[in-house]
Formats: sequence, C-alpha cells, structure tokens
Amino acid sequence: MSLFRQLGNVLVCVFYVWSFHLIFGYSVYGDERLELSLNGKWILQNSNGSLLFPAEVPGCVHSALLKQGFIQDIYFRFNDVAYRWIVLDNWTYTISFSPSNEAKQRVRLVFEGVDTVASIFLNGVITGNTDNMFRRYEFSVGKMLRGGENNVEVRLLSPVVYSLERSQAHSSYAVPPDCPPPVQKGECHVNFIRKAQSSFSWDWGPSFPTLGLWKGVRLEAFNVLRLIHLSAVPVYNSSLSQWVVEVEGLFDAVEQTTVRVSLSVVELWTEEAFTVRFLPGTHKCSLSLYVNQVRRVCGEGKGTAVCLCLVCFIVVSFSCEFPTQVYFRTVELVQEPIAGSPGLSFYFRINGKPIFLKGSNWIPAHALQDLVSPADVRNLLQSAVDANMNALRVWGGGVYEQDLFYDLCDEMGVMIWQDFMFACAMYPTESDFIQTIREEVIQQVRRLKSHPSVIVWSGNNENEAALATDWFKIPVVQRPQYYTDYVSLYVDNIRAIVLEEDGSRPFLVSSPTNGAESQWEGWVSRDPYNLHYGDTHYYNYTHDCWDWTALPRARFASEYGFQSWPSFSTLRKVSKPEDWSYGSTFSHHRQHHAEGNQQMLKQAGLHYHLPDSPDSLQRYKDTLYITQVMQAQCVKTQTEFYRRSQSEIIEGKGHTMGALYWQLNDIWQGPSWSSIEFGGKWKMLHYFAQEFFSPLLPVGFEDQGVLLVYAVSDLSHDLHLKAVVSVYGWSSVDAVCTVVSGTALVGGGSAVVIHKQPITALLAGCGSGSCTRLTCLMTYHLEDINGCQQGPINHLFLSSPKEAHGMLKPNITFSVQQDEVRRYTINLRSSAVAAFVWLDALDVPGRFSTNGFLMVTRNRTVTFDPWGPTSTKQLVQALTITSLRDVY
Ligand code: BMA
Repeated sequence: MSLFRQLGNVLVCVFYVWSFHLIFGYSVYGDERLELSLNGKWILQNSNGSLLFPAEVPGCVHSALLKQGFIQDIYFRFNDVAYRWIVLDNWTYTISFSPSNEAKQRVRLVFEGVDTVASIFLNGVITGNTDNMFRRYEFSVGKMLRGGENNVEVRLLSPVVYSLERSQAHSSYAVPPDCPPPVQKGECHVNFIRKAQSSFSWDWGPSFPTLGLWKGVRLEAFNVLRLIHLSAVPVYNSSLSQWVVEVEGLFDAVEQTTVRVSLSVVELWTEEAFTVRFLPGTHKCSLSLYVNQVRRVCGEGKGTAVCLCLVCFIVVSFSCEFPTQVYFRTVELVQEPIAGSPGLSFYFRINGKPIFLKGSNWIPAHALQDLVSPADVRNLLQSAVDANMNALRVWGGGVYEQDLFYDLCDEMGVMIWQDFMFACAMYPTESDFIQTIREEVIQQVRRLKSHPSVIVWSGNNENEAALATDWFKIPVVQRPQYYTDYVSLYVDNIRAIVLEEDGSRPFLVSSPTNGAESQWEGWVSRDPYNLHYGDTHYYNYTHDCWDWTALPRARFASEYGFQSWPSFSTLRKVSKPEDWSYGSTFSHHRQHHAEGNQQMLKQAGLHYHLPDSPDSLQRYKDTLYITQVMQAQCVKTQTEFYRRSQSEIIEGKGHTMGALYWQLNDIWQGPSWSSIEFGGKWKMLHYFAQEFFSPLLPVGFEDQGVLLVYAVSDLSHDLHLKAVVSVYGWSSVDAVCTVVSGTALVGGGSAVVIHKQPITALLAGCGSGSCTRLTCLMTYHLEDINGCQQGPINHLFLSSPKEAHGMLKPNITFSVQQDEVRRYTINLRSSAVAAFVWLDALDVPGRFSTNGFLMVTRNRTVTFDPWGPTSTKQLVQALTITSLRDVY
C-alpha cells in the first residue's frame, strides 16, 4: 500500500507506509491455537439483585441500563446527577459457556479491558483481581475449566467508593486534590483509581464514572506457543544511513521451544535468519532487521526525499499469519540554543524537516466509551484533517485511544502527542499503585509504538506545573515528599519503561514542561511556563483576546482556548423549552467552569453588541451564536500570532513551532472549549481553523498604528508572493481602495513580513474622508507572480464591530440547488457587508464548505455536504442565516 501523504495540502512526506505480512508458524508441532470469544450477551445485576438483565460485552453498566430502558439518555438535562446511583452500587457480570472438548496445554482467560476494580471468578473460584482500566488482564484457567457448562463472573466494585477507601487508607499524607470544584458536580479522589480521570467530572464534562467490561473477553487455548503481541518499529540509523526494523514479539511458551525465524525483505532481496529459543512463560523476543537497500519512489521532490521500500517478513515454520504495516519516518525533538534568545528551541523534526504542529487537543468522545462508533472516530479525525490540522494531543485526563484511532491517524498523516493518563493531580506511589501503572505503561507503549502517528510520549497533563506553582497549597515542609513521588512515578518508572520499550521517539515528562531545562532542574522546573523552553499552556478569559501583545510568544503552544456554547439544535436534544435561556438552571448546570457563562459574554461584549431580541428564544439562540463568534475570533487571533512567530525572535522570544488549541471535540452537549460539538457538528471555530491552519496564510495585525501582513508558509518550497490589501466600507459592498505590496521571497516553512504600512496612510490612500477606522475594514490575500491568489482571503477589523459606523442589516437571502446526488449549492445574496455570516442546517447533519465568514460581496456560494439522506426542501426549511448585525 502506498505511502506518503499530504499534510494539510503541504507536500511533506511525513509517513512512508507500506504493508507486509508477518507469518509466524509452529507447524513442526502441529499446534493450533483455539480461541473462544466471550463477547456478546452477559447477564448483569446490581448488588441486591433487584436489577438483573442482559448486557452486551464490550460495554458498561450505563449502556446496558440504557439499552434495557431502565434509564433514559444519560445526557438529558440533569441526568448526570440523577443517575449517580448507578456508580454508587456494585455490579456483577456473568456468562455461561461451553468450551470445546479439545484438550490444550494452556488456557488463558483474557480481558482486554475491565473498568475497573473487579474480582473475577471462574466456576465460583476466584481467578484474579483487576484495578486498572488501561491494562489487559490474563488469567491461567486451564485447570479450572470443566466439561460442559462453565461460568465466568466479574464482580465490579463502585469506583467512587473504592477511590474514597483508597484515599482514606492513604493516611500518612494527603494526595490532592480531594474533590473537583463544586461547579463540576463530580466525584472525589479520582487520582486513587486507574481509570479515565475525566470520568469523575471535568471542567467540560459530566461525572459518569463507568463500570463494565469495556473491551473484549476471550479464552485462548494452545499447546506450545502463543503470540500475545507483535510490533515493528523502523528506526533510522543515521551513521549507517540505514533503516533497521525492530521487530518484537511477546510470546507465551508452554515449554522450552526453539523456533527458526526468517525475516525477509522480498523486494530488496534481503533476508535474515534467527534461531529463537523460548523458555516456558511469557517472554519478549526482539529481532533487528537491517534494511540494506532503499528504493526511491516519490522522488526527491522539492523538500524531503521520500524513500519507499517494500518490506516483507517471513517467519518460517509458523502456521498463522499476522499481517501488519510498517511505516517509515523519523522524529526528533530539537532542543538547542537559538541565536538571540535565551533558552532552547522546542520543535519536531520529522524525516529531517522541521514541522510546525497545527492542531488541537483530543478528549474522550463519549462518557460511555463503548458508544463511540468507528464512524464517530473517523468523522472527528476527518474533521481535524479537513481543518488543515496535522497534529492532535491525546490529553492525559482521558483514555489511551482505541486502535482504530491510531490506525486512522497513521493513514491520514495526523501526528499524535500521546500523554500518559495522569492529569491535574498528585498521585499516590504505593507499590501496588506503581506496579499496576508499570504494567499499564508497558502494555500501552507496546500497543502503540508501531504507529508512526505517535511522535512523542508525555508523562502527564499539568502535574509539573501543579507542583511547581503549588496549585494544592502544599505546606513547604511537606513538599520534598511530593517532589520525590513525582520523580518516582514519571521519571523512575514511566520514563524508564518508555526508554526501555521504545527508543524511537522522544519522551517528555509533562505538558507544559521546559523539556531539557526541566530535566536539569530535577524534573520540576521552577516555572514550567517559561517561554524560552518547552511547551506552554495559556488561558486568559478576562483580557481582551484581540490584544495580541498580551499573548505569550511561546516555543510551542500546546493548550490555549476559549469556551463557547454548542448550537441550539445540539442542545435541544437534551433539554426542554424551560431550559432555553442563558440564565436557566440548565444553562447553569451544564457549565462546569466557574464563571464560564459570564466570562463568555464579557469577552464577547468587548467587541460585539450582545443579543437583545425581545423574543426570549431568539435571544437565547443569538447568545449561543455570539459565544461562538467570540471563541472563533479569539482562537484565530491567538493561532495566527503563534504561526507568524515561527521565524522570528522578538525580545528574546519566538521560534514558535506548534499551535494546538484546547480542545477539538466534546464529550456531551455543553459549553466547552471545543471546536466540534458532541455529534460532530462544526462550531464556527472549526470553520475558522480550516482557514487559520491553511498551509499558506496571510496574517494581518496592527502594531502601534502600523499594519503588518505576514505570509506564513508550511509548504516545502519557496514562493514569490505579494500581499493585496482591500479596504471596504461597512455600508457598501464595493472595495473602496486596494493596495498591492512589493514581491517578497517566502521560504517554505517560514513566516515573513510582506507588507507594512501605517493604517492612517492606508486609509488616507483611499481618498480623502472616504474611510475611517470606524467606517471601514480590510481584507487581504496573497498572490503569486502570475497574479493567482494563494491561500485564503483574510480580514482585519479596524475597530471593534460594536463601534463600527454604517454596519447595516444585510437581509441575506438564499436559494438551494442539489448539484450532485448528495451535495447542495447554496447561493447567498446580501445587501450589505456582513460579518460572521453563519449558516445553520439545524437537524440536517452535514458540513458547509465554509461558514462564519465575512461577506464583502453581494453574492456568495457555499456548498453543503449532508451526512445522511436529505432533500432540497428539507434543507431550505431547516437553513437559518445569522450575521453579527442580526442579533441586536
Ligand atoms: C487545561 C486542560 C484541561 C482543561 C482545560 C480547560 O488545563 O489540560 O485540564 O479542561 O485546561 O480548563
């Protein structure tokens, strides 16, 4: 299979991909592995037996109750609180089965994922315990099985009660925080249980601490040898100019067994033979295959040369096939001195080329993970790619994502910053806790390391910062204990395991961190937010977000963002008419970030008139709209600032090489920092991201009265470009005047100033008195030497829209035509310049080609791709159009 792909239309060959077969066999012994899936129907009951009903595995108690009709939509109104009884109870899953009569030497009962604390019984006899939802558990059960019917029982403890008990047992010193802030309506002590930390509540999500068998269950029987896990990680040896594929298998052997293994690269006539001796038990077998010939396939290109070779590994005398794919790419995290700046750089070099990471942060796509469908994952990742993102951070308060997620990222060229699942807390370090974490980390690294999409491991979310800046008010005398625990967990254990298991990608201890500097300071920097090092998280809801001078010129911005509300059609599904006002109990209940609702309006009020329709429902809808306008514009300003800061050092700061805003997706229908609503609908921010992450982008801003336009390029090649700046009056749809800059060389992977002009001069050039900051605004774009537009058209307001003179109601009308089987063209007609024009197809799911745009022409065409069957009539009925001037 092929190979390199375009990263956001940029010809950067990031992953080189091809598939091959790994064939393992032990035909010498005639051994056949048997597998009996225990997925499907189990029986589930609560502790007193008052509820007893069928439950699907993989699944969880909540989804089983939902399926039986015992509970309603868990996200409806206040159900996050109403259904808390579920998790305060203990639950038991049971299944009966009859295994085959064929005798095997070994039988393993395998649980791919138990959520979380359980005792497991086979035929009434305990076979083992679990305490970590991120681990696979296996139990040897051969001797316990009987002929005919057998049964497995999984007795799950309430995670909330368990966490409380663990925290009470930890009496020597506190492990904060005890509880989330009351506004989150959550549960306490989540740091005492190895489960999704956000499941007890977060500032964007509800408290649904799940219980269940969230991944598959099976019996595996074999006589000689069983392959538990296989990985293949190509590593480039630069001194030998050679790829080495590190192949690793985890085997379960019944007795001492010698196997002859051959690895071959058929197309390159490369073959190596190994003799592998397995001792009884579980062992890792590591083999290195030196790829000694490389066939160039996609040529030298303008940037990185792309090398493709077809690799085939054949392990002789095994009889089972294990097909997998090998992807070739290198990754380096570059931390080196920068001229003119204290500190160190912080950027990723992929296949030898510095890459600016553009993207967002990923959180769990549903509180009930078993309800995340493959289509949901695909749709979210496709949305990321379609918004020109090349990277996502899998945030450490959720889950290590399912295999499909990483498979798709590999395919789509999305780079993953992978956190380990620890967030915003201190953690206990008793030996059983460390032990279960060690196993979790080993398993997850082995599972994920073959994925080229994973470019960096990171120990935790914000725990270095929490310690360094004392979030939890730990008394000074006690601090050494917490520092010791921190280093023990993330350095002595997690980091040590990662270095041992995967030498192919960098490891960071936290995010944000100062990287190498944090390490020098003993792993906890005095100031992990130091802009001269590492990555930074930055949030400021009260300062005017249009003021770029207040933004941190970080090396790498891994989190920043603003909240907004999802659209009315999304909220309507989980609410009642009495909830439909900004001040309702529902609006208050859904907001999990203290003062969040007021912050949004305050920030919006700095630049826009707040909605004041006399119709309360209309005012509510308009208020949801204005929060999205605010969020989109704030994140745009900040992202453009980071992108334009990539090539310069100003006052010692700059060389910004990453912008990952908080957050991509939502876990439920509530206010959050996301750019995609629960259900997949794009917020205005996501449409903006499509533009502000575009590979070639003009960025305009004002610095002390002077307009600057930068050309930002992620392309692999240089371009000669000029900026075209057009000034429009708010009150008419014809450009007042246009200025064209001189031509500048814009190197691939750089940001350069392309136009500089005092605003007063620009306006004066439009003719005397025709334009002021209040009456006019400007658009700008880039053109190549042939006069062809390159990249999107961008715009800059010269005053707050709320102060603008001459902004008219645009009375936008539209017509809809179906042009292909499933695509609709919407022709818009406006009578005036209109800002933040928002098309909403309400309950018709789908995506517009663009949205939230500035309309400076009378006519504009937008297309709509529905995600299901619809009709022109349905779309016309559903479609609403809102612009800034329409809400007051
Ligand atoms: C950061 C994240 C999350 C949080 C977000 C918004 O701290 O790591 O913990 O949801 O900010 O507050």
